This record gives sequence, C-alpha cells and structure tokens, in this order.
Amino acid sequence: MKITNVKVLVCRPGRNFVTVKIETDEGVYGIGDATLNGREMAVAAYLEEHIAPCLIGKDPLQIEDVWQYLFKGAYWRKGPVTMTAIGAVDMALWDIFGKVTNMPVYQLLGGKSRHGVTVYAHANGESIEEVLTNLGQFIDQGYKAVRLQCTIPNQKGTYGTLEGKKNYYELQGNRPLPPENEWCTRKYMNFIPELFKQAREQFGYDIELLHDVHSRLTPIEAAKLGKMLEPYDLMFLEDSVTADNQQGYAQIRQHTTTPLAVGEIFNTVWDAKELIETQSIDYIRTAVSHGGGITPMRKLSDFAAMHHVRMAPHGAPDLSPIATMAHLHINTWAPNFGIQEFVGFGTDEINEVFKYELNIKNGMLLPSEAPGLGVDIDEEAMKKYEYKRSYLPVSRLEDGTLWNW
Ligand code: CS2
Ligand code: MG
Repeated sequence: MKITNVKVLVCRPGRNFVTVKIETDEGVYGIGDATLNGREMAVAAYLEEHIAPCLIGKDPLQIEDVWQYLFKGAYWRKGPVTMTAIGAVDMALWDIFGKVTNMPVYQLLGGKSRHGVTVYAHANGESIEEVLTNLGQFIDQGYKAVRLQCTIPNQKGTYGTLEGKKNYYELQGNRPLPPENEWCTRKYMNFIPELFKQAREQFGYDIELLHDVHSRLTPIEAAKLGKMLEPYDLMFLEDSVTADNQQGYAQIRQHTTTPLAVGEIFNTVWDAKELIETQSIDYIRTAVSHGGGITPMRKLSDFAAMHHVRMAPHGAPDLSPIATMAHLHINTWAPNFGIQEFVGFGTDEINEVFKYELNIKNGMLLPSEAPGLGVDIDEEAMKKYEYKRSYLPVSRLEDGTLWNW
C-alpha cells in the first residue's frame, strides 16, 4: 500500500479549520485535523511545501516510522506549527489503519478501558446568576462535570465569556486584527471564589466543577487562588500559570490541594516531563492535533499513568470534529483517562463539512464503532466556506502592559 496524494484543505464553516486528507493507491484515505487557531496558514504551508512531497510513495501503515521521519528527519523538532502538521498526518494514518483492518481506532490502541468518556461542559455568563442558570441546565441534561467562567465585574473582556450571549466564545471567526482584553488580578481574585461558593450553595457537591485561569497568574498567586477555592472542591484548576518554567507548578503544589491541570499548548511529551515526573500536576491537557498525533499521545498517556497523572485533552471549538473523534478513541482506550472537555455539538455549518456521529448519554460520549476515526469530510461543502484571517485576542494589564491572554 502506498500514499499517492496529500491534500491540505482550508475552510471556514463559521471558524477556520485546516484538514489533511491522505489518499492511497488502494482507494482508502485518511483524514487529520491540522488547525492551529490564528496561525492556520503556517501549518497549511508547512504541510504542502515541506511534508506532502516526502509522503508520496510511503507505506501509510508504517505509522511509527513516518512519525519519526517527520519529527527527527526535519532536524528542526517541536513547536506548534511543526507538531500540528505532524499530528494531522499521524491522525490520518491511524484512520487509514482502522479502515484497512475494519476496526475503530480505540480497538487498535488496545481496546476499551471504559464504556463511555465523561466530558465537562462549559457554563459561561456575564453574571454569577447567568452562569448558575447555565450550570443548572447542564445538570438537568445529565452532565457530571461543568467548567464555570464568568465575566469579571469592571473588567473589559473576560476569557471564556462573550458579550451578546454567544455560547461558542471563539467562533467569532472574523477578527482581521487581534482584539484586546483587559486583565486585573486583584479584581479576578476578589470575585472568582464567590462564583464557586454560590455554585456549591445552590447545587451541592455531587457535580464536578472546573475552572480555567488561562495562564493569567504567577505561581504564588495561583497557590493563593487554589487555597481560596479548596472549600469548593474543584475537579481541577486549569492553566493557573504558564508552564514554560515547569518548576512553577511545584511551587503551587506546596500550598494547595486543589488539583491542577495544564498542557493545552504543549506540543511534545518533553513539555510535560518535569511536571509529570515530579507529580506537580494531576491532569495533562495536551491535544492530539497540537501534540503531534495519536502516536505520541499514546506515549504521553503511558508516561503520565506511571506518575498518577490523568489525561484530560483540550476540547475547545478550534479543534475540528476530526480531533474530537481522535480524542474519543484515545480516551476510550487510555487506562488513565480523566475527563474530556466538550463544547457541544457542531453548528449546522460545521456539520455540513464534517460528517461524524457523536452520542452522548448521561454526560458521557459513547465510543464510535465505525472503522478508523469515524469521521469524514465533504470537500464540496468545504469550498463554500472560504478561509478568512482571524486572531485570538491579546490581553493587557490596566496600565497597558502586555499580559497572557
Ligand atoms: C481554552 C481554549 O478550552 C480551553 O480550555 O483554553 O478555549 C483556548 O483558548 C483556545 O482553544 C485557543 O485556541
Ligand atoms: Mg484552557
């Protein structure tokens, strides 16, 4: 079996997605998600110009060797652009492997470790009242875990919430230049414990609650927040600090028992090595697309399991349904699966382009039994939705200092 063609497809059904399609001489093809939010065309060019020519003629079932070839063979390792490109190719090859063997990818990884993948929903709002109304609705729908994000009073533009009551906070798509948000740590710290206090008062302790700080704090501030939130028993506090300096998490750890999660911008297992080895985190959030594919996710999962760290892959709307389905397979298999972020089912436009079936029951996604990843694309529909340059916001302190968004 040989790879005969590699297509790089860019489209914008409401937001930008980059998709790789790998075709073979036997008519079987595989697809992978190569979307890197706000830097889409860098990955598309990397794939088209630097990866595609090397794949023609290769055996698509030599998945490990192709992965090593693209990682080691480029000399320039790592980084989000490189690893997202490799990740998409790797996903597509696992998809082909599944189709050729007529098995779902979770089966090829080692089979089912569970009958369903528990997810957490997003309850966002411009006031505590609004967040709690949304939380109540998710509980009624059977969700077992919900992330809470609320607009911080007197602060312009808060992560995870959108004016105009849009649910998909990053689906705005059309941002010709990065919008700017404001950040004030004191306003945030003064407000956020109250959100969780009221959530627990109203809904009790059966529901798992989560929160994403989006890297806005320093380690000692994160330690303080973790302590303040201890009475409200979070499942995890996400990205309280950037992990560029992995030792920061050890510092947080010394002060609080609030479980910690990080990793959605990680590209390799090396980004998490110290965090995992020192057991400074509880959940690793690396995504299959940005982390180089299913092949390294499997290694990451095994490495994390040895250190009591569980998998909680990133699941924001900028991951296409292909990555969502790949996560579903990894999570069905991974013995140390923790939880999956889930922002809901795609919009009509997204579902016109990506063909997949997601079944949710009692807050759990059920494994897909289709061969391969269980997702397809409609290339004709993709043509209707042209790419438009778009950016994530940037963040500044009130005095103008550029901060982590
Ligand atoms: C986030 C993301 O889902 C999350 O936890 O942190 O929304 C993130 O901001 C985007 O995926 C960036 O593209
Ligand atoms: Mg996050």
